[in-house]
Amino acid sequence: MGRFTIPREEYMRSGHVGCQGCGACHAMRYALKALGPRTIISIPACCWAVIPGVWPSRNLDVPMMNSAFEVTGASISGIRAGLDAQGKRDIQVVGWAGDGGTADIGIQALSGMVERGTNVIYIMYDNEAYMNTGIQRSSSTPVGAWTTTTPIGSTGYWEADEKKDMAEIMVAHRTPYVATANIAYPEDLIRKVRHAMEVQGPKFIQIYAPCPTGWRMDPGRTVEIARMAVSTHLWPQYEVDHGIYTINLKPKKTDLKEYVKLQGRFRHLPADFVDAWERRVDRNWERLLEKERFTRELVEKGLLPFHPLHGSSGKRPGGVGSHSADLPTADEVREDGE
Ligand SMILES: Cc1ncc(C[n+]2csc(CCOP(=O)(O)OP(=O)(O)O)c2C)c(N)n1
Ligand code: SF4
Ligand SMILES: [Mg+2]
Repeated sequence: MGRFTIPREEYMRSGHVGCQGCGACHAMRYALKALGPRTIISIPACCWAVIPGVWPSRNLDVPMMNSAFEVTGASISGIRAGLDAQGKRDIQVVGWAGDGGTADIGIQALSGMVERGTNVIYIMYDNEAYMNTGIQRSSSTPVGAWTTTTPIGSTGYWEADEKKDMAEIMVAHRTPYVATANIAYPEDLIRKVRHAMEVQGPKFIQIYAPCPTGWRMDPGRTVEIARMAVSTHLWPQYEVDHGIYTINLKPKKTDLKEYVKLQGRFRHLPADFVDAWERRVDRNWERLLEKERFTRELVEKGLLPFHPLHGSSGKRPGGVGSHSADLPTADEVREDGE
């Protein structure tokens, strides 16, 4: 008898209006299987603001708030504070934003949300460009990629800058839990979301989500390409739990050329560019292995796991309060001095 490793419950029904083979749709389906019905989700302007369709035929079985492009972090801070004021602490509050809404325009609201220690899960589905508005580059677009704002041609040029490393930016914020996930590894994705539900404070998960329309790829190869992103070491699957790095998959390395050739957005790249890119990918992978090793040394020295920086001021609406920090609150210090 087969054993189901993925929950059978569905909180995303059929009938969405996303494109065929949309990776972002897989991402939501799996994330909701982990989150369950006691969830409120805030979605800014992005493909996912459109994908559920319009009421009354919306395809999500959880309450959803449409927010402005730049405010996901602030909107979920407000929802959390409102629920906490009503004593409804068992409801998961989730921000669900694209790479443009996260790495570009929403980064200040996200940064503030983490600084305040808000007890929420922020999920960035990463399709590596502004897809909803017609495939413009974002700071999460990979180097070398074609987009409509990095056009190829006699007067054009491809994306010149390296992809912004959002997971590391969130680690630098001392976010209690940071993880990368991938729609081709649903068990891993579901486990990470479930773990995030247990951790107090802000959590950040970045999900690799192929976009056949924007990547100029065969919609039937979404999962295959997502797997190749991991096997090429281009998209490492890892998590950072209170500062401690764990790489969840260490596959035998495959050729970046095989990944590139399946996607029209990379069709123009000369072989020597891909070779140089691959050397960069290899160095990034080596650095990550070192971080995993080094943070284990720090555990042995008692320097990790860290206490979140936030929380010591306590009593902030929506924050996790002073119980998550190793510093006394101002009130506690005053009481001690009396
Ligand atoms: C302040 C503001 N600027 C621009 C827009 C137009 N806009 C709506 S969705 C979008 C792209 C979103 O990109 P991303 O966050 O990566 O999500 P995706 O569409 O790729 O799913 C843009 C530019 C907007 N809604 N609000
Ligand atoms: S444009 Fe891309 S991300 Fe948007 S619905 Fe279509 S496949 Fe999904
Ligand atoms: Mg995007």
